[in-house]
Amino acid sequence: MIPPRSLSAEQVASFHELGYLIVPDVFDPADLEPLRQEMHREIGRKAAALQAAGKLSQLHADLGFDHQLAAIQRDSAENGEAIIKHLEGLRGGGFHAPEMFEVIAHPKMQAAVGSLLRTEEIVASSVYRIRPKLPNSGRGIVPWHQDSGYFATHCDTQLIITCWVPLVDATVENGCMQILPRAHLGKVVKHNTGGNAGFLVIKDEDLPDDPRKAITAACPRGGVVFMTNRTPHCSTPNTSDHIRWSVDLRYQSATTPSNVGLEPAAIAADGTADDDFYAKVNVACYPPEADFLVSSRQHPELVTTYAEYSRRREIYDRTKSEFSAYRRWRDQPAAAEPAGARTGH
Ligand SMILES: O=C(O)CCC(=O)C(=O)O
Repeated sequence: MIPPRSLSAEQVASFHELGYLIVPDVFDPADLEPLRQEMHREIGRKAAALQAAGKLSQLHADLGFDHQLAAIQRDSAENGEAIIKHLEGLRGGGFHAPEMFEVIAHPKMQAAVGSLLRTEEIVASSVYRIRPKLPNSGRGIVPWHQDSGYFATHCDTQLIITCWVPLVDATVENGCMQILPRAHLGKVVKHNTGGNAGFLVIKDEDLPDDPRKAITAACPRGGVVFMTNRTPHCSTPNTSDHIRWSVDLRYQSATTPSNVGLEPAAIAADGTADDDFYAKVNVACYPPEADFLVSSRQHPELVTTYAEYSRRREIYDRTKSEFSAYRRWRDQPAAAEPAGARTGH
């Protein structure tokens, strides 16, 4: 069943005017509990595997989801990194349990996203990310960027909505995002490679507005920060004593270029051309990862099930596709993989 749209006309207008919208109660925090618990179990499983391999001595199994991984990382940065990489996966593999799919396809999320996109034909974009931002660790601090900096150029003027879902209350102390309002209607500005952890970065002087005008996007658990793909944003260090867990999900109208219904092998055969090629064939905005239909009034029979979502995530992850040119920044060598593609943009 298609859920009714849930955001008010004022909220929708504000999103389109400012380029972002913080809704503190899209979910009941209890709706996110299965995801938190399953991720916590996954950390436990991976930690146990590292222990069995003789790499890890202390599981810290008495600690909750908001602390265990940080304690493991304090003992050994290598073990912490192994668990984070396992959760993140490469190119969108990683953690994709049913509990994750339930959040992505949650009727409350569809209702909110449907309000902003003004459609019931919704594709969950390939690019979603799990972000454990550990206390006092540089990892997870994301420099200024527009999400379109990572997407193919022919999607610059499309609307792809980032839904940033904190799994803890996101605050200034634990490193919530900073967002530059009213800066999303211009071009995708110049991004540079070489940001920390392989992230793309916009230099301050290239930002569409003065970074001092940025707002602090604190958001309680249960809330969602919605942004457009051209909204400049960054995130700050976690100076708290707990992990700032979040997932960022992306959605677009089904009429926006996507790889729904396409197997990666079919795309890879054509995937080595330049930006013009991508514009001509209208390939997905982020070709290496699987898109899937999450809501459709016109074709409810095509809405993706968990099994199909999982299969597509895995097959795209396994396929060594030649997506070399879907976005190339000037300081980036030709045919290089875009920064961030493996690091969890
Ligand atoms: O979670 C963060 O700290 C940054 C998130 C972000 O940059 C994004 O969702 O595009």
